[in-house]
Amino acid sequence: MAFNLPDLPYSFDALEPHIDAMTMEIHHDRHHAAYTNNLNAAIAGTGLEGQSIEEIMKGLDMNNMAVRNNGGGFYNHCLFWEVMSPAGGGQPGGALGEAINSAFGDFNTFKDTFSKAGATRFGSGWAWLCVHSGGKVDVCSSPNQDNPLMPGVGCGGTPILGLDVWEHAYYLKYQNKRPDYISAFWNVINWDEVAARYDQGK
Ligand code: MN3
Repeated sequence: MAFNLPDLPYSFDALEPHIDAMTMEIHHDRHHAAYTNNLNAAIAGTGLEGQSIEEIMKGLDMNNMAVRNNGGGFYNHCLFWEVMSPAGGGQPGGALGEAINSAFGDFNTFKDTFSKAGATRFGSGWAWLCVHSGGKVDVCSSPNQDNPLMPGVGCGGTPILGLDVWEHAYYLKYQNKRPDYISAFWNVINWDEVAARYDQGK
């Protein structure tokens, strides 16, 4: 069974003005498509075929660069599209809101910590909010297409919010101003989706 590129859950221009339509189209139709195709090629005929993407990530041989880069790219972008929405923004309530307050003191401290994780990631990578069994959350970042499901990467746990800080995610609109892109991201976060992932992962 091959992996399929998922459709975006909204139109290319749905996240305007925070993330522009051309960036979304290229990011999904070319970058994510390439990771998907290259992942399928990398696992074809191997024992990884038939495993879920989560199983592949958790059991990954970190020396298998084709699966590490393209499997990571496939998984990370699937999560990324889902945790954004044109109706996004605001703050989470409920159990996730309480877990964030418990870990960081308040939402704004969490926001600063997550933003800094993305802003200070040198080169290409991701910022993550992860949940651990028991419900504790923490923030980390990872290089390239690595993610915290992979052995020894970042804070471990299950990613429930991810921010792509590769230049391909923002350069057309923001050029070198990665912090402006990160600020804009807070307007499109789909907290209902992140909360659902929190409840499932805790
Ligand atoms: Mn990307």
